[in-house]
Amino acid sequence: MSDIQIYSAVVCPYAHRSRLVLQEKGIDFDLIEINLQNKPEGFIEISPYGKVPAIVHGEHRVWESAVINEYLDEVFPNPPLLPSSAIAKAQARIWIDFANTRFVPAFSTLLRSPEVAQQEAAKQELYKHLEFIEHEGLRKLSGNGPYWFGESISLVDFTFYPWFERWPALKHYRGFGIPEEFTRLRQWKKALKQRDSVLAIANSKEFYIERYARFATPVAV
Ligand SMILES: N[C@@H](CCC(=O)N[C@@H](CS)C(=O)NCC(=O)O)C(=O)O
Repeated sequence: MSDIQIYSAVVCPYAHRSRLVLQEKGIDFDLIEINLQNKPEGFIEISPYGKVPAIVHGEHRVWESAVINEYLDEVFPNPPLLPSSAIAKAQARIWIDFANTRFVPAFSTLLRSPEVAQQEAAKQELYKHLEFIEHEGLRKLSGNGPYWFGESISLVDFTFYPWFERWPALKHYRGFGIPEEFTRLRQWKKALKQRDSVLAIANSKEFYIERYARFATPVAV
């Protein structure tokens, strides 16, 4: 048995975040795939919110992807995935919070909402968030480097990337691709996509289109 057990679901972008961190750091782990439609008995003992991801490390349990990722970064410090200065760390946490509280909800509403009016509002919201990432994030923080904070990959990159790997589903079901004008964002996505840790656990666009059909297609009653 490995040091770390991660309870995950292949379709889950939050679990994807933590799996990317494990891959990047070369941590040995056991992957336990949870069927979220039929959770195994006792899962709640591991993950009190009943969600993935959750990890077990020896006698400890940690849940919530953003917390898991910081935990892994502290316990397995190489390579470090948070910048070292206090201000850059604060900026990283601001972007992780932005992902959780603004970007992801807009993405989910656009994908899941059966109402055209709601979809249109979510598209506008998501566009605004992409614009903010392009100008306030990548153009200000990454300099000439490929990643959020320049030359070194960080938790911020891994926090956002899973939604960008799933973007083809958004394009397929809602006709919303990543707009051409966000050139820095498109370069960032391309750089992440080529990273070994990302490639090691990547899924195809067809996979997401198929797996997200039940969220994106209204069910007839
Ligand atoms: N805030 C949590 C969100 C995790 C989450 O929503 N996971 C979903 C799958 S993507 C889940 O486990 N859902 C099962 C449920 O809510 O019953 C995190 O960042 O880890």
